[in-house]
Amino acid sequence: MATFPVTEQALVDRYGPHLNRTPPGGWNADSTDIDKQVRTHCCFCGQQCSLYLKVKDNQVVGFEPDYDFPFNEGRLCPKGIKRYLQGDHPDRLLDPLERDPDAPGGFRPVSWDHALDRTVSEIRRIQAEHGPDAFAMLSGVSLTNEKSYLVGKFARLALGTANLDYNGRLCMVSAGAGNMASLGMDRASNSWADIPQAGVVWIAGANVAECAPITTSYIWRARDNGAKLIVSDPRVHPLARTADIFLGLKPGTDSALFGTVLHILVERDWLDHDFIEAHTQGFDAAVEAVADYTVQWGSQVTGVPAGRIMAAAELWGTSDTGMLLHARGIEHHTKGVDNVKSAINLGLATGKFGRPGCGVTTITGQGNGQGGREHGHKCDQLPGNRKITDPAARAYIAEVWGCDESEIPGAGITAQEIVEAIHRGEIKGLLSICFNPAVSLPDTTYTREALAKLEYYGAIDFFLNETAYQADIVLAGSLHEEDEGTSTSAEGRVIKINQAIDPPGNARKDWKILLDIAQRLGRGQYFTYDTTEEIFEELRVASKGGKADYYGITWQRIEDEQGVFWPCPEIGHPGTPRLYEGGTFAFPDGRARFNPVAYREPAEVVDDNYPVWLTTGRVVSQYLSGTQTRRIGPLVDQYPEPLCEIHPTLAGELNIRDGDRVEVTSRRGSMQLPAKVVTTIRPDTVFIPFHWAGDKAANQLTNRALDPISKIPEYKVSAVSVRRVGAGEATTDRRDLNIDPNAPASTDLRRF
Ligand SMILES: Nc1nc2c(c(=O)[nH]1)N[C@H]1C(S)=C(S)[C@@H](COP(=O)(O)OP(=O)(O)OC[C@H]3O[C@@H](n4cnc5c(=O)[nH]c(N)nc54)[C@H](O)[C@@H]3O)O[C@H]1N2
Ligand SMILES: Nc1nc2c(c(=O)[nH]1)N[C@H]1C(S)=C(S)[C@@H](COP(=O)(O)OP(=O)(O)OC[C@H]3O[C@@H](n4cnc5c(=O)[nH]c(N)nc54)[C@H](O)[C@@H]3O)O[C@H]1N2
Ligand code: SF4
Ligand SMILES: [Mo]
Repeated sequence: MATFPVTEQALVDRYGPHLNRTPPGGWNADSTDIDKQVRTHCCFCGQQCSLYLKVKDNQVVGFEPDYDFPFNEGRLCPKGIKRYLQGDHPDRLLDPLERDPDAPGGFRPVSWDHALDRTVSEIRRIQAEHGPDAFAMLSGVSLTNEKSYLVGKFARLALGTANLDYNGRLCMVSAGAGNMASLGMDRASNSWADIPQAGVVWIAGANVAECAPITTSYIWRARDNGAKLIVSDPRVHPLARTADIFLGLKPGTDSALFGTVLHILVERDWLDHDFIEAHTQGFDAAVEAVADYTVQWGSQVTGVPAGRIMAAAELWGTSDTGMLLHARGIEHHTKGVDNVKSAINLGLATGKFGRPGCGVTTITGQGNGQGGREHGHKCDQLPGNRKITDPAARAYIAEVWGCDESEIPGAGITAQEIVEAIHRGEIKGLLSICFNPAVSLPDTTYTREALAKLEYYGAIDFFLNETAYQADIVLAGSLHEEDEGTSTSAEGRVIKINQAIDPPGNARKDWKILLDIAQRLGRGQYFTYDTTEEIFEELRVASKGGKADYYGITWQRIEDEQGVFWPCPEIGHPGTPRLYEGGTFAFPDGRARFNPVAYREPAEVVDDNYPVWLTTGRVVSQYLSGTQTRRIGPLVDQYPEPLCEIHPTLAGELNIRDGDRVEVTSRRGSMQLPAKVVTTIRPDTVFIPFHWAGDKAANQLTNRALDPISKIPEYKVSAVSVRRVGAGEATTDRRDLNIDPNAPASTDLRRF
């Protein structure tokens, strides 16, 4: 039974004062004082910017921009610039650890033999007593394609469990399910080279400047070419300040907005009839679903003035070209899949697919959020984005793996459902890699209770993250720069991560740890790789003929061609930067599907006790659960703790001044934090970034309600109450979001 060796607060305190270290060789060591410079990509977001890491004495000591890589052309955001500072952090795990309440910090270093033997004996014991599915695995898509593929195979053939899922479940799955249902394929519809060619760019629920910073420059280029910008978001995020039309909608009302726009497109006949006729099916049913969504209705539900909705519909409907880019703002909902389908409906209705400057596209979040959702570590998936329940897919993958088809388990349950099954006592053991659910899942109290019920929990990470702190065994894995492999960027471009240094101390490469466990479980015959490239070679074959076909991609081609866009079914195939060329969609009949979407309310709505909407998300200098960025001094300086963004009108009603401590309470929990009074948020909504743990975790407040199809949690909508608890220092405004009083009126939320 896992227990806390120290209090949660002690753990949080441990992360408190960061170390403002000077790396060997000084800040960003001079190029003359290094051993080598390795071209690779950033370890953080799905933009996957290229850069050079400078190496001295097996340490990363600096970086240089890479001006030659076509995607970012030398550009990097603050995280990409400072990423090199994490490697030699004193918290870097150098040995496997075993829980020991008597040891300082609650863990003691152990040998690999001991850590692996204990892990394997616990797996065997739990599975013998409770069945194979009582041992689950959770994975993450900061991992390369090779590791994602390996984890999928490892869970099915070494652990023999159906219950494997991944942290993309919190991220990309609404987009994935919507894309598959409407377009037949799950990838960005275009390479980013199409963005500057669009006549109108619609950014829906994406804080581009902070979360996909390099994409901003593509949007600037579009604007330089005359494009108009529409933004739909409850906050005037930095990019929104320049919008031509800002739609400051109520959280959770995107499908009402998109449905209303579809209604207007039909009413005004701003449709591409030839495209609808030749390349789609289901148009009438989609129109029928929005028959009552007049602009007055839409305005009332979304809180956006009718004139602005009308103007957005006109712009989208009458522009020959256009791209709609969306992210978690529309996807983190109990109707995330519906929102994505209703966004795609707008692209299909106006023929905005398969041509330059046309597409509806999700902006992938995690580093390998694209590749990681293709190679079989989702609970219902086999490599190539195949269904694990499809007999032909099972037979093919069994052949590639050299196993009997019956050895491949069936579909398992999703990440949040795994945690719920742990809470109910049905799942007793867990192995996680590259995931920090104690911070990132909704309702942290519930998650912690679940983790404490595990009979065995093993974690593979390079830092002791807050979840790993509840582990019995922690296996010291590898940082991004300590291994090689491929990753697939938000554009769908497969790129190569190159190894800069070796894992320090006794830490091991992630994939070797999985091989070690498989070997000890007596399943080593399926995992005979000597190099990561051998894993990629098998992945290529496993993906062949699937929806996500990498067969024609080799490591050499990636190096030679600055990445290759999948699908790439043959060696001589050039790759596919733009999908659906000529209106051919990935269904047997080649037709895209309109999907009817009726508006539904969020799972939780405001009432007298919880009268304020809470939405959560990110800031530019922190990354996800913060395990890495909370250890990088200059990034911590930039945004050291969560702040609650609140509009002056609401703050005035609640007698709150900038910097005051406020208590935000939901049905799940309560947290105190400084208020940041900004005019850039709806007066009925507050925003808290989620990158911190313990009593600083926004997920103490969020709701476990899931989308019925994608099973993504509704991070973007909860009902809360807010009250002032004391005075504080004014928030240091490092990210000056307050809008210019002379800015175009369309972005001014004070008008609501
Ligand atoms: N700096 C930084 N960059 C990151 C990450 C990070 O942690 N830090 N994480 C990466 C990952 S994994 C992801 S998933 C992406 C996420 O990238 P984004 O999705 O762009 O980021 P979020 O902050 O989660 O939310 C985006 C926007 O949604 C808005 N929003 C909230 N509720 C609603 C709603 O109901 N409707 C609409 N239309 N908008 C709403 C918020 O105001 C916010 O501006 O970023 C990636 N890049
Ligand atoms: N309230 C709220 N909650 C959210 C969100 C939100 O918008 N609001 N967003 C959600 C989204 S979109 C996401 S993607 C999730 C992310 O949530 P998580 O996936 O839990 O967060 P990460 O910080 O990526 O955790 C990854 C862990 O993997 C480790 N790691 C990174 N790279 C490697 C590697 O190569 N090998 C190994 N072994 N370990 C590695 C890191 O050290 C870290 O401990 O959070 C979700 N949670
Ligand atoms: S935009 Fe993303 S990939 Fe590029 S430097 Fe920033 S975090 Fe890294
Ligand atoms: Mo994400």
